[in-house]
Amino acid sequence: MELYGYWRSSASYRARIALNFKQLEYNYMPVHLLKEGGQQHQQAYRQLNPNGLVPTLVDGQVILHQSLAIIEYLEEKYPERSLLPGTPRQRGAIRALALDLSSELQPLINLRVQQYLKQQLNVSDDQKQMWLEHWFKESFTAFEKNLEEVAGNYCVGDDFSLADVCLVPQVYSAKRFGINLESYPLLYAINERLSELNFVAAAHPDEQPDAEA
Ligand SMILES: N[C@@H](CCC(=O)N[C@@H](CS)C(=O)NCC(=O)O)C(=O)O
Repeated sequence: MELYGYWRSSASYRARIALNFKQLEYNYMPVHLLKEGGQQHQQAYRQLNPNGLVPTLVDGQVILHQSLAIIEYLEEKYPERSLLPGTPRQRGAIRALALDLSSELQPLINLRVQQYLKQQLNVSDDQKQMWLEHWFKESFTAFEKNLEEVAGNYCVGDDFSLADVCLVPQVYSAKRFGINLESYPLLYAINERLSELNFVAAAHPDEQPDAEA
C-alpha cells in the first residue's frame, strides 16, 4: 500500500494513525503542499486525486481519496482491530465526533481556504488569525460539550476509535496556529493520553520522512 500525504496535513495524519493502529505496512509518498506551487496540483498527482488534496491511498488497483473513506476501507478490509468499537449508540457518537472535526472544522482552516483569504480577498494576517481562532472556538467548544456526554479515557468510552484518530491531528493544527486550549480541559486531557500511545506517536508529523525543521 502507498499513502500519499504531507507531514503537517491533518487528514494525512488521520490516515497514518489508522494504518498504524491496524498494524499495516505502507510506503509513505510525500506530496509537498507548498513547493513548486503545491505538488498536489500537479497533473501526475491529480490523476490519483482530482481534488488536489492529500491523502490518497493506493492499494493495488484501488485508489482512494478522503481520509475517512480511506479509514472505512481499511476498517472493512482489516476489521480485527476496530476503529468503530462499542454499541450502536457509541458508534454513532464516534462517527459524529469524527465528522465534527473532519467535515465541519478542517475544511474551514484548510490551506487552500487560507490561501484564498489572503491572496484573493486580501485579508491581513491578523484577520486570517481571527478566522482561524473563530472556527476553532466554535468547533472545540461544541466538541468539549459532546465529550462530557460520551468520553471515558478516550473520546468515546475507553476504547480507541475513529473519533480519537480525528482529534489528535486537529489538536496538532490548533497548537500550530496558536490556539489557546485552556477552555477545553477534557479535550486536552484526552489528547495528552492519546499522544502517549505508540501507534499515535509514530504518526506524528515530526516523525515523517518529509518533516521539516
Ligand atoms: N476531507 C478531506 C480533506 C483533505 C484535505 O483538505 N487535505 C489538505 C491537507 S490537511 C490538503 O491537501 N490541502 C491542500 C490545499 O489546500 O491545497 C480528507 O479528509 O481527506
